[in-house]
Amino acid sequence: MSYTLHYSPDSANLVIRMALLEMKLPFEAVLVDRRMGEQRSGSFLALNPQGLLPVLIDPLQDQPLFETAAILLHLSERNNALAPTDDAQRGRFLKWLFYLSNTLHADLRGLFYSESYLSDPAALPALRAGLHARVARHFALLNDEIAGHGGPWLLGHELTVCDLYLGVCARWVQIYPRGDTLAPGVLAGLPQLNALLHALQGRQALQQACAQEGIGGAFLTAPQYPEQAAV
Ligand SMILES: N[C@@H](CCC(=O)N[C@@H](CS)C(=O)NCC(=O)O)C(=O)O
Repeated sequence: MSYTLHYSPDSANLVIRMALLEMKLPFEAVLVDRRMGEQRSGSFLALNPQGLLPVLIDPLQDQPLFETAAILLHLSERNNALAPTDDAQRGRFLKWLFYLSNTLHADLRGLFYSESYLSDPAALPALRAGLHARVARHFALLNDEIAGHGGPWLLGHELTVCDLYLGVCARWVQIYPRGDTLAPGVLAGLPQLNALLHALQGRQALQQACAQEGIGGAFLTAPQYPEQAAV
């Protein structure tokens, strides 16, 4: 049995690729060329009517899967991996996974695709300023959470899918949207979060995931754009 991951370099599929490689699961990767608008093609919309990446095909499921957090949870449950082994931590595992998805990632989307949230372009600077402040608070809260229990990971001593999701969001906020003057330095002054990023960056499976999407170097602490950038 092999999964199929529909991807575009450095899109949210990077989180899923990291999870698949960390879990040592076999998968095939299919490029959706965002530079050509392929995410809006009929064949891709049949997989995800939102026209968004990632999509994961699990041959044992009756529909293609979308939504990053849902795919992470599905993979973690089915493979009994990258989730807390202590059942008393199950609730906060879900709490932070949902927070990463519906608060951090959602607000990052607002920053990356600001125009699509507005009918009046004049409101753009105000929206972006508000979102920047919100995103800075989200990362500070996550840093406090790690500091509160001593890390090294978001939930404590066990790596979970939450860390992969957090790591990629932290990568993106430093470099997207391109040319955003507020992006560089946004994670300065968050030592526990930066320590987590360093630790993630040392993991071979994550380096491999990035290499497969044309991303090299210090991909979390000094991120560069992928070779075949879509945005
Ligand atoms: N809520 C979705 C968001 C996914 C998303 O924003 N994907 C972006 C790339 S990171 C995308 O496909 N953008 C293409 C577009 O907007 O046309 C999830 O969690 O998977």
